[in-house]
Amino acid sequence: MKKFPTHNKKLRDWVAKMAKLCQPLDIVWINGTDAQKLILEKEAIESGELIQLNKEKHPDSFLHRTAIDDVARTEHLTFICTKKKADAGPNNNWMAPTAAYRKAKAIFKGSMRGRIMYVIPFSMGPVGSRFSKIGVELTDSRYVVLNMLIMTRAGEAVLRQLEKEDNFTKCLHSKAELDINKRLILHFPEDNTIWSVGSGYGGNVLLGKKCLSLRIASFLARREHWLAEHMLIMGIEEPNGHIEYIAAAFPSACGKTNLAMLVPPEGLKVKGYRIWTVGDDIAWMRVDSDGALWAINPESGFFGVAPNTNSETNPNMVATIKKGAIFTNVLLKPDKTVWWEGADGEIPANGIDWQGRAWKPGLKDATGKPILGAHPNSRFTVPIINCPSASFRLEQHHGVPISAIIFGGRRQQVAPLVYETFNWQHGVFAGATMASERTAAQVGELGEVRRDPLAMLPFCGYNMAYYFRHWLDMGKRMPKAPKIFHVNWFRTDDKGKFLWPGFTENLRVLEWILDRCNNRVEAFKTPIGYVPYPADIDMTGLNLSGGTLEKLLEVRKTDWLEELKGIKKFFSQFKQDLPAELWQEYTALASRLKTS
Ligand code: GTP
Ligand code: SPV
Ligand code: MN
Repeated sequence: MKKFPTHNKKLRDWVAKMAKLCQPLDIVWINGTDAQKLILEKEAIESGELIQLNKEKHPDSFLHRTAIDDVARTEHLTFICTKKKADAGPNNNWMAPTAAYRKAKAIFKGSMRGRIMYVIPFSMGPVGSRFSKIGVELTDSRYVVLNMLIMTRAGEAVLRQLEKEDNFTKCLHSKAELDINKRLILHFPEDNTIWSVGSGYGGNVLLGKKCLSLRIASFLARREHWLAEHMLIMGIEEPNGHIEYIAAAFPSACGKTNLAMLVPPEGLKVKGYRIWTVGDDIAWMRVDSDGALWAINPESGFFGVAPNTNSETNPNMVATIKKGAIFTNVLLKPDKTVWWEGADGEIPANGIDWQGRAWKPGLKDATGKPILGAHPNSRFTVPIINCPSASFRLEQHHGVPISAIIFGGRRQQVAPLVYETFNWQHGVFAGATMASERTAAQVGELGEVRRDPLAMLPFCGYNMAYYFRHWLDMGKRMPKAPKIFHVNWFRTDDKGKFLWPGFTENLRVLEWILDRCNNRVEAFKTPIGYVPYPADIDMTGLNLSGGTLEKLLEVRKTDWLEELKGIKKFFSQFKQDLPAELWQEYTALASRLKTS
């Protein structure tokens, strides 16, 4: 075995110990150089892990296919392993640390035989920033290494930083047999450790992402008085040249990536709006000396949903993925280009589907359902710097100041297009009671409505009741707290058609939100919060049929009385741990509804 290129004893000892457990052929340290990356790509092509795409049409890009039962996060196999069960809360699967280590050790034992163990030192956030956290991932997957090189700042510079600081998250991953029955995604927040085994799907194995930057980070953030959130961050350059930054939490596959890089619709572009993308999935936010909330995106890449990405819905992403992208579970065309449902151009006459089978349009499965070319949760990873709207403040160690926080879900009914909450506490209530219809980003029944507080249900690394408490407390630490809003792009008519065109047009709603932040418009007070007067949403260049905007903004008493029942049921599971302030907000909403 080669010498370990670090003096950090903790790191050396840990790598040696894990190697003893997993028994790899050899250990390779990732240094972040192009030369090493090229070798890994070549080896991954030879082993069949990656397929090189058309070098002219997709320079430096690859396709990967996962196992067919390994296509999304497996929430039922994801655990928070705290000493006390209550610390994981009713929102998480829990296992006692000793039992969890024992169970996983049996699978990790010898799991890297015949393979190389890669050591990836990575930083979430700019290397050396006080905002950032370091992790080291050990993995036997070249696919993981190549993706981590896109999604995080990985390599030599981080190793140098680890000569100065001792603290890092210990991340161990092995594909093992890619067997769903031997798959575990374990988090040990008290040990700053993550163990993931038996999967090759992004959210389960790119351990810097959801595992570190949300589950472990949310646990640390509570202790250290900051926020680790499932939020996009974007700058909106107003016609006067001033840039306002917002952060928005929507559940998985509910539109964060699309919003974060929207291109203004013609009707507003002429006014002079421009968008700056800071992040599309995760925000780490701290209170600064000015009393405001400042945010960084800890990631350096996007792990975006492929289906429906096209020049109409997201032209910036189409430009971003032109080069340097790794696609997963999309369709391969005969000319070695890729396609997915809702991509630009013609539907290909034939190709190889995400399962590696011959495909042509019109194929049906045994139950008569169309066979898709790309999996609904097919994705790509790509560096943020490829994005035409990438913010010039990405490397700023301090991040950007946040004027508004936006919560949102996918609701056919109930939630109006947008509303503003009355104050921070009411805003936290709106976040805590968020609900959304299930998407393909997690295994389970599509369309089922579930409560997903602050879009963090699958990602909060501790008891959510304590998390709500933390949010309420954070409001008190901020003299200049952002205003909190709620949006819903997904309201439908009686026939199930979306009432709101969404995507680029969402800027019209953001414009109203910024107008409210800057006291530029009045609003209509309803029991759930302030909604816009229809005339205050700039509809230049957008023709919605008469009455549609009114329907989108409608707050229906019967819907909300029904909603109260769901909220009560959801809150009740937290028993005495739920902050009293949230029950107060519940009662206040109930009484406002009754008298309305
Ligand atoms: P994760 O990466 O899973 O966290 O997802 P995300 O929140 O970044 O979602 P993304 O932007 O990738 O969008 C997911 C799906 O929602 C895609 O199929 C989009 O086409 C669709 N979508 C996004 N924005 C809108 C919108 O404004 N209206 C409608 N109707 N659909 C949208
Ligand atoms: C999500 O599901 O919210 C994602 C993709 O962003 S994953 O990395 O799988 O979590
Ligand atoms: Mn996400």
